[in-house]
Amino acid sequence: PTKKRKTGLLGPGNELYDATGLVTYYTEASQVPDHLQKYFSQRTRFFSLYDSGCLLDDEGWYSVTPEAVADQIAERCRCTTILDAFCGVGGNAIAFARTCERVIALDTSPTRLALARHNATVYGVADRIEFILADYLSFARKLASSPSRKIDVVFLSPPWGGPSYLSGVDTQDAPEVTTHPDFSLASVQPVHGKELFDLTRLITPNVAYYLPRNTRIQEISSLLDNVDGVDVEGASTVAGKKRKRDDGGERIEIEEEWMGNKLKALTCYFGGLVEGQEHLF
Ligand code: MGP
Repeated sequence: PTKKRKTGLLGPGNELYDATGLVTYYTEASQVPDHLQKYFSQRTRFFSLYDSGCLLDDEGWYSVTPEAVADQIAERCRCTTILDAFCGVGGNAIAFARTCERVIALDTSPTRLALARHNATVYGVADRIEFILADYLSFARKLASSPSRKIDVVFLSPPWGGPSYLSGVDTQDAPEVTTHPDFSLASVQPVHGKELFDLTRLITPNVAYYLPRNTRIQEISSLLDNVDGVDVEGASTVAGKKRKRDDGGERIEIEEEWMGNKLKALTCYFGGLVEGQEHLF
């Protein structure tokens, strides 16, 4: 008797990219562990096609960009080739595949990379995304010292140090009001957020940086300071790549990502992604 071929959530013909079984696919709240409950209740906000079989691991649950936000960012990042430096389970990469000709999606986790490709298949865009198992820092240093391909935009959505990035304190007088200490770029992983930015700017001036809603604005502003002195290993040979602040006074645009009455995150745009600075592109 012929053995029946087992197909996963992606259905027949997609076995190659199917990551079913790698993580649990939750369909009911009763199956979901406590620490993921609040995320599970937002599942179709993260992936409108969640019910068609999207998969997330724990880190994916708490860090994926809600689809409406990802679409908004992707619209602003419209270009030929975009690099998604920390693709996670693919929320942003899928959105970029709709607005960019080519998406290069990196992650250091083989599991998350497989989940991202699985999810991109659910959305029918896997063929437009190049998934690379790589550490962004090494990848970026190499790219900066010998630019083998042109990257138009880099999207940075690094780990913020876990779901406790807000470390909220409920005020006693008004428990409904939660105050959050400022988030410092020093908490960005795997290196200081400023270092991550400086390295990225050796690749392209056009950067979109997804950061916590409680990030210190002063630190975001300081991202453009003294880029001159930056010394990135292997990148010193790249002439004219380092940008100064006095190049006509570059501006940063900070976009607040609201969903309903909730501020979710900030997207900071640099270079030609800023309205009125298209000449920097
Ligand atoms: P959140 O504050 O954990 O969720 O994350 P929510 O539902 O607003 O929680 P509440 O308790 O305030 O109601 C808000 C958004 O930040 C998420 O949807 C993610 O897009 C993003 N996000 C959260 N984390 C912990 C990370 C992270 O580590 N890295 C990145 N890049 N994005 C994150």
